[in-house]
Amino acid sequence: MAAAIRASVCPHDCPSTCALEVEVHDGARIGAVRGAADNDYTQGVICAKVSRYAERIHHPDRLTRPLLRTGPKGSGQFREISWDEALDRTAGAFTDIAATHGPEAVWPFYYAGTMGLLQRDGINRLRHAMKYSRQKLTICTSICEAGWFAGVGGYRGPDPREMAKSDLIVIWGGNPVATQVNVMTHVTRARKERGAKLVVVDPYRSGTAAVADMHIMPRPGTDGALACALMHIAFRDGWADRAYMATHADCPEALEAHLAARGPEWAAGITGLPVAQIEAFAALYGSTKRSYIRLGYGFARSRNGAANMHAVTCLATIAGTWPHEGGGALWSNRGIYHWDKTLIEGLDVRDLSVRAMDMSRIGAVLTGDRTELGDGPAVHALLIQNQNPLAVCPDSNRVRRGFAREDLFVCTHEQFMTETARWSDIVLPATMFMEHDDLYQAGGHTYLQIGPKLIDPPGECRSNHAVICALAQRLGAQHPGFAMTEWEMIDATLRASGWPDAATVRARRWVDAAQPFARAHFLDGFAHADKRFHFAPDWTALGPFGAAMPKLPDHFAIVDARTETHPFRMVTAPARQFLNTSFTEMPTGRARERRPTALIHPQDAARLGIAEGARMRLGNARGEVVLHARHFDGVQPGVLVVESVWPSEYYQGGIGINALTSDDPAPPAGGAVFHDTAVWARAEAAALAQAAE
Ligand SMILES: Nc1nc2c(c(=O)[nH]1)N[C@H]1C(S)=C(S)[C@@H](COP(=O)(O)OP(=O)(O)OC[C@H]3O[C@@H](n4cnc5c(=O)[nH]c(N)nc54)[C@H](O)[C@@H]3O)O[C@H]1N2
Ligand SMILES: Nc1nc2c(c(=O)[nH]1)N[C@H]1C(S)=C(S)[C@@H](COP(=O)(O)OP(=O)(O)OC[C@H]3O[C@@H](n4cnc5c(=O)[nH]c(N)nc54)[C@H](O)[C@@H]3O)O[C@H]1N2
Ligand code: SF4
Ligand SMILES: [Mo]
Repeated sequence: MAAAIRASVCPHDCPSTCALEVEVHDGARIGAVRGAADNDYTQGVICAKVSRYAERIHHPDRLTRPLLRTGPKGSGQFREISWDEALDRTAGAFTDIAATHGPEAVWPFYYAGTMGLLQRDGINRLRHAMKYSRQKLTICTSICEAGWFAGVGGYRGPDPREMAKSDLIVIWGGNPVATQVNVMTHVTRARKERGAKLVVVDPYRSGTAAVADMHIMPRPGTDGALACALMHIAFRDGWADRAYMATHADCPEALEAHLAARGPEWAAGITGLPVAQIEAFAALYGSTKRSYIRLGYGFARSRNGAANMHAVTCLATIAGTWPHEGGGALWSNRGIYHWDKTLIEGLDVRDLSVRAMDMSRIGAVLTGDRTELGDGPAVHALLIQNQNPLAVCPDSNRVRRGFAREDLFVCTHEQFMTETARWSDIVLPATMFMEHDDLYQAGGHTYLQIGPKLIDPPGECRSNHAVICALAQRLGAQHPGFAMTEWEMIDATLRASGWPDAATVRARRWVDAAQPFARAHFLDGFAHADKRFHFAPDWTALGPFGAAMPKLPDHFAIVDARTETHPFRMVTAPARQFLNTSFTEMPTGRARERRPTALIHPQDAARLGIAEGARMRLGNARGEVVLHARHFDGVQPGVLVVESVWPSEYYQGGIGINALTSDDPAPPAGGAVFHDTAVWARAEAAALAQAAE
């Protein structure tokens, strides 16, 4: 039978949410995957890892049967059991634990392994119906969210397609060549058609920085200082748009006075950038109103990340670029979709008095830290979907100590035998996106889409929705959503949210939720009640740790600073062929990434006697890891970059990079500080000994 081309949507945790075209053979196997050419954001382009999706979906290592642990925790010893037995055991454990310790002792745990609204968020319906502990979703977006919201007041901004109409694009703290390739499509158009310039602000020469006209390479965690210096120059050189600020900002005079002492010399000392480069960047930024700042997530993964993101958004306000086509700034368009997720998440049965715990601190939670547990019970059961906490959450050694507890029951629903699955008591096999129906929004563009089931799953894989409903039935959980099909859930959610029904959306393939120009560019005011951009945000309203934050944009010196004993600052930026830990199971991607590697400045390497390609060890109070060195002059001395997240088994020593990262909650509202870690580095003794033999 000939291959049919079917429409789909990439479900992975990437702002691009590409519209896909998939070759389906005999209704059973997929072939090539391409970007939809007629979607004006995707424009036929997708990343290499998803174009090879056949390798992931038809992978011989996929989980296909429910498994019961037979050896010690973490041993990887399991035997196959039936679905009935697996669900009975899981529901039985939850029921017993809730009866003994209270329902808050059960913690359903999830994140964005799939971004489909139904399959990702449906676990909350079970949580709320059973009064299980709630989860603060801090691992990725909460720092950025606070930093963006502080000034702007809502989660929207100028249409990302307008980048093609910009004269200057500033990619600040993101690496779209690796993390959301479609941004580059629009950047390339602006460069070709308008001669636009590309500036990248990143502490290392990333794939995106390497193709920029200007690469600004500050020390990690110093963006606030850089932004202040640029704004200082704006006032000094007369390109600060006073008329715009008078109508659209809260306190320009106070800001101007505050910035007087924060010039380029001051910022040079903090960022390690040459004064001349700061001046050149400022001159370029001040030369056009059609400048679009695309904010990455990366630079906010720092203790001062929210303050830094806010400072960068202030720059667009000072320059008055927001009202112009191709101007302004964007972090995410997540706020434009007006979803009613009552049905999917069971918001009508949610009880806000139930304890909520910070997911980034799962290690602290499982090892009994009272700051998260409050006066509630210890956690005795986890139900995990779409997340691999043993690899991706900070302070891995502590997370592992938690999972090793004999009085903890863990059920993980997964596509592969991840590290988290390996440490579980019950493992359930999960479908992939082309094997179930789901509904998608995008942060990086403005379309909502449906990804329908295209093929049957292998073996006995079940979707997240099916598993949640089957557990609900055994647990006696009550909600209409537990008795509906996936398609019914999608259809009802679309209708409740004011969108066309599921059949219509599927037939149209995508629905554009873009805001009118005036709203997207805040012509009628910003999203705060006073309609102004806030240079002086009320951080205390944004989270429990807001009080210590700077009143006006500043260098907020709370990072894990270098010391004599920990002389390096480490950034764990994303690897191009992996998406967090997803795709690490694909041999082609692993071959391209090669092995866990630290990029180290040649001067540092020479001083420490670390040869190119040699093994080296990194460490701090939380742990140690062994990886290989690559000499790289695209960082400042004293900065290390480890492209992540390789599973632990690829690290000699058996623990991955998050053994070094901290679960300190970033102000104002918590969030993991993956790029804010002080470490020591040394040549690995074993490697030295070997070399000497
Ligand atoms: N290939 C691939 N794609 C991905 C992912 C992946 O792992 N691999 N992850 C996905 C997910 S979950 C997300 S949230 C997005 C994130 O995608 P991005 O928005 O690109 O954010 P990050 O990936 O965290 O980091 C991006 C860049 O921030 C830089 N950075 C770190 N610290 C600082 C700093 O202090 N200042 C500045 N200016 N820059 C800094 C890093 O060096 C890195 O190059 O990407 C998604 N796409
Ligand atoms: N050092 C360091 N650590 C990081 C980061 C970093 O930059 N540096 N980035 C952080 C960020 S931004 C994020 S968002 C987190 C993400 O961390 P995770 O949320 O763990 O992300 P993934 O590894 O992409 O996906 C987790 C799992 O979801 C599974 N999955 C996918 N689809 C489905 C499904 O439909 N059903 C079920 N049951 N399972 C499914 C996949 O097989 C995968 O194993 O990692 C964080 N960790
Ligand atoms: S670029 Fe992002 S959204 Fe597009 S196919 Fe790749 S992972 Fe998926
Ligand atoms: Mo993320």
